[in-house]
Amino acid sequence: MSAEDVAGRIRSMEIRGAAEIARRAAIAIREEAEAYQGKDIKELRSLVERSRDLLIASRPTAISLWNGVQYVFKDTSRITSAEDYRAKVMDNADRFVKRSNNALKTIGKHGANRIRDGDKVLTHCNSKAAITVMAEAWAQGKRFEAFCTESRPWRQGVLTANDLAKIGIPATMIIDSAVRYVMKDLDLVLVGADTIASNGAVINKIGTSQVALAADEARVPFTVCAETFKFSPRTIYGEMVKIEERDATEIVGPGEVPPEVRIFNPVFDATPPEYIDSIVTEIGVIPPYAAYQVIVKELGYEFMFNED
Ligand code: RUB
Repeated sequence: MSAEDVAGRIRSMEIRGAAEIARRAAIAIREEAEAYQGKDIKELRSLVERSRDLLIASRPTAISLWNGVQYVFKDTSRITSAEDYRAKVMDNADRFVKRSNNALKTIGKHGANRIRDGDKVLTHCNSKAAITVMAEAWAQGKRFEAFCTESRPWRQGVLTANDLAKIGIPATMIIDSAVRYVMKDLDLVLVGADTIASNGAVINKIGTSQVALAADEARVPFTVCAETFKFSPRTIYGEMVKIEERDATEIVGPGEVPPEVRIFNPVFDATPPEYIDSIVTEIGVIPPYAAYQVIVKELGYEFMFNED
């Protein structure tokens, strides 16, 4: 699939979820490089760089997308032949996808230790990382119940309910505004992340911070499941995470409200670190306050400047 196609599908949410969009973007650039038959490195560079920019712009909030694409271009700046450049881009993309898939498996193992028999676990939106943790705990023989929010307006909770049912985990779906009502009966909250800032704030689907508030009030551990490529090197340099706003038509249909009513549709929010019990990553379960160290050690300058 061309980078243009992938970018379009990311924009239209056909391809969604922070890790998935990163992997699909990396694969799109890989395929573009692979298809190039010429010998002109300048031409090849400008071709794949155009795709890089298009893909990065397709969804603005998930740093995973940016990190994934940066990884594809790792150590390419000094390459002088089109052949070597093409091979490097393809190898980097393969490595990124492999690293991402392996990270997910390890997160499943670490996170499963947080689930006990008889627990009631709530998740919000549709996070592959959070669902992998539940799937692994279930495969280990733990028996627990899951609750999933509807996650308006796109209703990714329907996807989650289907994923849970496929695994065999007893699932209850609730509307977003029922979170506080059920929270007192829950034992654990597991959510994913689109971006984790250097101060430990987690940016995830709109409503996540309300879930965290309710969990804090009820003393229910609020746990984030996220690969290290969800951490943002750009926030170290003071950059704020851009919260995507989507179209009003996702909330109201034509003529439903008078035209003078403004519709505001932010699709992610930030949960401050003080509401987060822990972040389950492939390098271990860490406090949100360790975000800075993760960025410097795991991503840092290598990702920021993409130099050899
Ligand atoms: C998805 C969402 C998910 C994170 C993490 O939002 O907020 O919780 O992306 O997902 P959208 P994963 O549906 O708008 O993409 O763990 O699969 O990376």
